[in-house]
Amino acid sequence: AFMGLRLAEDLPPAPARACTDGETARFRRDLVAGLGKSPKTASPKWFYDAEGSRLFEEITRLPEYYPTRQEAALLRRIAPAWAARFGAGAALVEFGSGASEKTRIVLDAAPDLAAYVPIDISADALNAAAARIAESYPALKVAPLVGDFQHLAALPEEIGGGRRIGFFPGSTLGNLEHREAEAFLRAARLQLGEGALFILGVDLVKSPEVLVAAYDDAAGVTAAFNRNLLVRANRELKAGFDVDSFVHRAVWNAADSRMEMHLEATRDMEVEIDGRTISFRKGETIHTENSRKFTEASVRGLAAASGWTVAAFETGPEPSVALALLEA
Ligand code: AVJ
Repeated sequence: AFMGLRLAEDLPPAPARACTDGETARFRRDLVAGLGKSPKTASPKWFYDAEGSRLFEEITRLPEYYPTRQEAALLRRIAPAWAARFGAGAALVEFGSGASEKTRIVLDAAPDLAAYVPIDISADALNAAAARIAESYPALKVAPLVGDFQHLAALPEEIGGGRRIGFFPGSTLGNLEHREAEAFLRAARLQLGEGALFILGVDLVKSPEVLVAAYDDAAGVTAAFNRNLLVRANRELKAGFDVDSFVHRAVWNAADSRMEMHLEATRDMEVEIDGRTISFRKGETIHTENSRKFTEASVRGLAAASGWTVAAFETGPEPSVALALLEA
């Protein structure tokens, strides 16, 4: 049963249940602020307009991009054992749910789940995915929340009082800085409440060759995904990026244990955005994404620092990703 997409307009004045206050306005504010920094940055959350969401789905099917495939296989293997701990009447709350494809693996393993709350910043992708899940699982209450999962809202009341199961696959946690990741996990623990479980998917440190190929594929889909940020800024913000004068760069930063994506200017230029002029030197980059890579020790450290206990930690075959089951 589809409970309808919750938008900011539907919300009671306080406390806020969702977190969208005009996506375009926030995109403008955030991008202008990031381009004013040195070095220039942009948040990866702005990748996911309709075209960006489509390109990301295409990335997940690339031969070089192993994380989605490896995680789905691992999840299929361990979901039955982990789902046995949910209990009847539990609610699955997914942070950054996108197309909700991996969700099906959990839902199939946990037929007693009462409710599903997908949270995503892309309203279009969220609405479509929630409708598809509601159609496939008619007994499930599907109550989507549109917004930034970092600004957690109160959960919809109709999901009932059963145990809450956080679901955060895809190594999306890797997009956050260490401090942000810790703050997010602590907030999620409070939001999910007493007795909560949390299924966390992370990508693991591995050889730089494998990592760089995954973020710089031969077909150029990741390059298109990265540059789509500029296409989106031109369309939604009337920015003046000459998209062809920026190239995709994917680099392994060993010191910070992360893959980085950049857009590198191929010439000196000036770009108009929101009445401002931003200057680029040839070779200067906009740092558009961090994708942090973890170890079992770094996941355990993060869980402990944010108040969770690690109940299980499973690693798949190479190229390896891991799933952790956290307990409140
Ligand atoms: C969806 C954030 C997990 O970091 O691997 C894919 C996004 N960026 N290719 C990742 C992404 C470039 C992806 N996450």
